[in-house]
Amino acid sequence: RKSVHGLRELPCLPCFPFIGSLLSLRSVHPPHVLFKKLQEKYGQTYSLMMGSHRVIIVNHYLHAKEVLLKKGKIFAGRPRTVTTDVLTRDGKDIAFGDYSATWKFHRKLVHGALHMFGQGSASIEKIICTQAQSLCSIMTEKAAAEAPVDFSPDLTRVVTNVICSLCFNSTYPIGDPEFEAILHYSQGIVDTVAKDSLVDIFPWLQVLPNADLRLLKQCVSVRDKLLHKKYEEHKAQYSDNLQRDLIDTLLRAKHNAENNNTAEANSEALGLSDDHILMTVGDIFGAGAETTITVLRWAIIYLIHYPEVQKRIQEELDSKLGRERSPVLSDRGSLPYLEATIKEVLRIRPVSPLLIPHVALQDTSLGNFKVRKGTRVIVNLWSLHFDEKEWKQPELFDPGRFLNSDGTGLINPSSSYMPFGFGVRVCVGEALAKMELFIFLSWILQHFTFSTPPGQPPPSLEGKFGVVLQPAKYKVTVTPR
Ligand code: HEM
Ligand code: PLO
Repeated sequence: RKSVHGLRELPCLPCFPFIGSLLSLRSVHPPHVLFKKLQEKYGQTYSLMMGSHRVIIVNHYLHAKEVLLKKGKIFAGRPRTVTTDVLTRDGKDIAFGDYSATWKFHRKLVHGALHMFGQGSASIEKIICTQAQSLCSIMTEKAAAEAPVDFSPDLTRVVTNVICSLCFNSTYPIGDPEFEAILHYSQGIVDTVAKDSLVDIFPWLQVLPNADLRLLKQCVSVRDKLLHKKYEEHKAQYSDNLQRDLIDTLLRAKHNAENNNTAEANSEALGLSDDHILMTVGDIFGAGAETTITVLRWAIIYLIHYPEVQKRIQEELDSKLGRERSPVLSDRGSLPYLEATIKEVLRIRPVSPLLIPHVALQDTSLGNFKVRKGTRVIVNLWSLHFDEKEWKQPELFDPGRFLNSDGTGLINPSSSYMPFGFGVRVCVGEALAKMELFIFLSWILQHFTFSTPPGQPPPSLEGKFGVVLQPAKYKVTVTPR
């Protein structure tokens, strides 16, 4: 174990109750903006107390890389919080579960499942294209009505259907009541989980009546009933040689572990209890929908604000593909401007601006600073993605910054960019998310142009901070090309 001698203490914010209240005051800056500003006074890396927990805020990519990559295993823990415990049955999932053999095994199984469906049969691509087709038909209908539309519900349905196919081998038709229930509970969870961390900073607040916690519990219970139903259906149909989706993959691992009497590793020991399986599926289902939908909604907002970007993507599509042939994944290489636009959307509006908090699993260091076991670490992507030393005019939406000088290929303009995180805890859905963003955006931009409805202000660029950084509701005019 590395000695912590000769290391300095981190600068620490003096007035904790003050910060505590700042964090929960909606009128002031959201936390990622506040944490970026506090650098001016305390330096790039500083600490503060949230209740009894010491929290380090990292605002520079060098320290971010030390946390996520160089010391990735040391910082691979997750804090337990009141709201995430409600969501995940005390951390029996991947995203909010602490570092453990069970966590590792579930991550591996998910990775394998997503990989299996992607390769060979190329069925993920087929699934996404089918949904893109459905989205385009709906848009054609709605565009014909010539009224401004909020097509968030349509985006939500198609993206949900992709992840539903992968998790449950099923999809929802328009207007399905079960789908409406998902919409409702999921927004309830996003609105309350880890909200302004009030319940999480002061855990004793959970004993007091708390409307948010009640809503969360109610939404989680609706979700759990749905997950349970899907799980029981799959169990009833289980067969060793049937692997249609993520639940089948997890069930197979469970059966293998249970039938393998010689190994000590039975299903309980590996954490393949029903609870763990349900929570892993819940994570992938939740993450798979909420994140991609959010990025697509931001992408359209930025295309409306920057019509020249939208036009250039459409010109690229016209010249490389034409209007007849629908884009497929193998076109990604020939549509660099669209790919650069997706990258820029993920820079300027990161889905998860503070990642998910990490925890130091042992005494360690960060740069020249001492870090004690149990310290929480928040990587502020907002500071990384808006670092003036790394990005020219970071406030500006400019896909061109990700292109080489003749615009024919992608470049990595800065190390201060990590929308999916890095290392041990890197997003498991990165590849899937990138496939979906590419297919959905290329299909709709091939056929439609988006603009602000006449006489209305353009949609707000202001995000609503929460477990994901969501845009406000907006309506657009959709014009067929
Ligand atoms: C974790 C970003 C889509 C599943 C994360 C993290 C980020 C992230 C920043 C936290 C990394 C950390 O704590 O260090 C994104 C973005 C997405 C996206 C920007 C869309 C553009 C998805 C999708 C899935 C998914 C589609 C599921 C199929 C997960 C899971 C974790 C995670 C399970 C937790 C990993 C762990 O803690 O070990 N994601 N994600 N994400 N993501 Fe994503
Ligand atoms: C979204 C609402 C769902 O009902 C439950 C859920 C599960 C996993 C969460 C996800 C929500 C939000 C985005 C998260 C994801 C795990 C990883 C992902 C936090 C709360 C990101 C972007 O970090």
